[in-house]
Amino acid sequence: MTIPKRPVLTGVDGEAALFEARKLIVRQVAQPARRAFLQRTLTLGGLSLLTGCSISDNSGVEAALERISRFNDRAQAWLFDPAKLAPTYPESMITTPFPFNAYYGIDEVRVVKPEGYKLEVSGMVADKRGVTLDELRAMPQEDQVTRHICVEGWSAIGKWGGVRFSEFLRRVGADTGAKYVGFKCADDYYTSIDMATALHPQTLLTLTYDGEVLPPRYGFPMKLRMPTKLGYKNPKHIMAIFVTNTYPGGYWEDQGYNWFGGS
Ligand SMILES: Nc1nc2c(c(=O)[nH]1)N[C@H]1C(S)=C(S)[C@@H](COP(=O)(O)O)O[C@H]1N2
Ligand SMILES: [Mo]
Repeated sequence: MTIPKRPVLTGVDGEAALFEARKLIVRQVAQPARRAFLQRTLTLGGLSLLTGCSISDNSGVEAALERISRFNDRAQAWLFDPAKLAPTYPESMITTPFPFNAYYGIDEVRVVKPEGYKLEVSGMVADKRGVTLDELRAMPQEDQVTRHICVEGWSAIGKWGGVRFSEFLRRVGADTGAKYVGFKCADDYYTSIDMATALHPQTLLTLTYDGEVLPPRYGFPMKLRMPTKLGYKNPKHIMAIFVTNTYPGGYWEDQGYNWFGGS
């Protein structure tokens, strides 16, 4: 029996492919330690093993890494336990002041006017009339004290209150057999989540922070709060929600952050 030979890697293209792959790893892998490790240890042999292709062109490598990332999303979705709860904390542990974060500075926070605001609801839902803030406030509310984890290397405990997202989806007659729920925000931000996370009991469409109407910096009029997901998956200033089977991506996700984004 002969051992099959590894594909031959051509020098110049290989180096370029490796350079591209290392750059992609920086964007794909959130945790700094893992990222640093992968960047240091990724060799041409490792890259061809990882991507399963002979390293001759960069777009091939890029496409292969993209496939790995999508595979990784599916694996994370498969590992996600819809009944497992994220930790909750006593109110005495709330971080004060709670940090603000966005892709812009605090002086550019979007101020959405409550007058005339109506949440747009579209896609695979029975009721596309949209939902007003008063209607949302009239739905059953609950509070939760959980830890928000940002990939930029900070985490903080906060208290959010609002409507269980599963209840919201039920009320608008969402097809919960659909794959994704997408969000469009008042800034240029957008993101999307898997249906299992949308239906998770701790996923809340929040209208308050620490018992007060959500202030602009924390996402007025509403933030989708998911303690099972990293910070960038939690959209603030939500203007539109849609249910779909077409992969919607996200602001950071389209720049290489992991789409599943579990915490
Ligand atoms: N609309 C909108 N939502 C957003 C963001 C943003 O820039 N715009 N940033 C995300 C990121 S990366 C984080 S960490 C949290 C920060 O929320 P906070 O300001 O309440 O701490 O909001 C998320 N949701
Ligand atoms: Mo973040």
